[in-house]
Amino acid sequence: MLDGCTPWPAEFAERYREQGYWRGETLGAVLRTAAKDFGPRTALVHGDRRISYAALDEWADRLAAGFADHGIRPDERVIVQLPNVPEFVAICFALFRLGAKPVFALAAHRHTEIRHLQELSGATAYIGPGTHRGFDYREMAKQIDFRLRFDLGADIAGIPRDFPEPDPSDVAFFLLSGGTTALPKLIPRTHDDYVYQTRTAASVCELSADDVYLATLPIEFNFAWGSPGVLGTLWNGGKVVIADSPSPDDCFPLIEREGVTVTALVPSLTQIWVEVAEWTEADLSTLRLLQVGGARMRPEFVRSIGPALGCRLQQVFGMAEGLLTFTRGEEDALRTQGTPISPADELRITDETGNDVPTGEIGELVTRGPYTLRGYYRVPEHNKKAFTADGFYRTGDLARLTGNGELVIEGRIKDMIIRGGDKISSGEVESHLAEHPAVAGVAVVGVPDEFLGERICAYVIPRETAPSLAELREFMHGRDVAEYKLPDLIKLIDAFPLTPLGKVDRKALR
Ligand code: J2J
Repeated sequence: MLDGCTPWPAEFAERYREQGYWRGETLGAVLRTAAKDFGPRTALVHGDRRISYAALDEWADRLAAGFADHGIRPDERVIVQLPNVPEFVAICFALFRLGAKPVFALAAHRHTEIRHLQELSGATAYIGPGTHRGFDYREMAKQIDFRLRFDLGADIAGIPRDFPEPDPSDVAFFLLSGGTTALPKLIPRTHDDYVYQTRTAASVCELSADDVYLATLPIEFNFAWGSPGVLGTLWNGGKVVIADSPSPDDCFPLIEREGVTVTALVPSLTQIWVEVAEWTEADLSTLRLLQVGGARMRPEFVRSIGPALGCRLQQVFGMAEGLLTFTRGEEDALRTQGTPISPADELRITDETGNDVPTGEIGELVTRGPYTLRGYYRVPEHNKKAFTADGFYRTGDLARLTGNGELVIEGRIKDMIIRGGDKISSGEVESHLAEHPAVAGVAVVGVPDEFLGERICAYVIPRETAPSLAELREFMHGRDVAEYKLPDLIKLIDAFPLTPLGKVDRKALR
């Protein structure tokens, strides 16, 4: 594995291979096979563009050659920051075939986040959209120390040729952690583990060549990319329809036009879809499965989803770090977040001392398995805390297991805010606001919100003159941080409540 990553111990790797989970295939090779099996069928649809499996495969080859001609080498990290477009898929496969490693940035990221990702990953190249939704990504990237920068419009193609096949047990790409520490961390995903995840998720969802998957959420989100998402659909010969935005205005006509059968949403968007479905004239009857995950939902709302959209609801609990749990039927989807997709997923619920709690009781979910990371990239000190001695990842989620082994998420111990579909680290927002001259102390927590699930509330101890919310937002904006991290509320306070250990008591603030 790439230097700076934590490989699975040899005994685990051997077992995962013996049991057939890891098959020694690269992502690029799996697309090649799909192109052989499904060549003329449609792989990707975006607006009025339609791209067949054969064309996608060839496009990836031409781009791989072009990137190599421009000097991109195996193992080099490349920041990919793109909206939902077919190029995203072709570019990633091109980099996979070269053995270069895409780092999936969010389209919302700005200079501060991209610079951090560049420093942490050592990325030498950046691929961005040029100007998109009024923001000039090219200008932003120019201010960061990349050797190579590419825009969507650029002509990168070269003459297709073969490259040495990357090692399937090596890193294919990096996902970003939702973030609990001040700065996001990188999650190495190997070919072996991601091919396994996407195949398994697809088989749980019974995806076939007849399925039409709507990529509603951002494609770089693990949910839309591989749970089973875009990749799981492509492995099975289905059609991937790429939506520009998750709004019903964009998506409902696409569902009708393309006969969409499966899609994935976060709860806040599901709420909008359920409301609009009541009066829409679009025909949504082809939809058979709606996956919803990423944040908790109220039980009354859960019950309304299937009937409102005329399809089966599947609850999904997932994380870019690995573990996925899916509900399997109508009934479990109403009361649980499902069971792991792999028989090799190991789940434990532990108390503060790390011991298992009795079945049915609430504790921290810790997990390991054939597609769950063993360490974040290049943060050895953090890894000592984030993993147990025997390699279980501490999720920071509070959960219980039912007698049937179903997972129920009950809350969180990590300092993370889930605002709509976005994950925000309290520590990251605090580290920015603490720099404001009028702020003597700051603690950031998520407060309940009917629509977004949570909103970002900054508790501020002011110096002489108290800052306003608008000032704090403007201040963070000026630091070139993604908009979704800006506080929604400010509350002035004289002193923070403390825990018995003398830390800020966030629970009390909430
Ligand atoms: C409560 N909290 C949840 C759920 C995730 C599929 C689906 C989601 C993600 C994702 C993903 C939740 N109920 N159903 O990558 O492939 C919270 C937990 C978790 C964190 C991970 C996928 N589903 N969560 O949300 O890496 O706190 O992945 O640890 O963005 O989201 O966030 P992320």
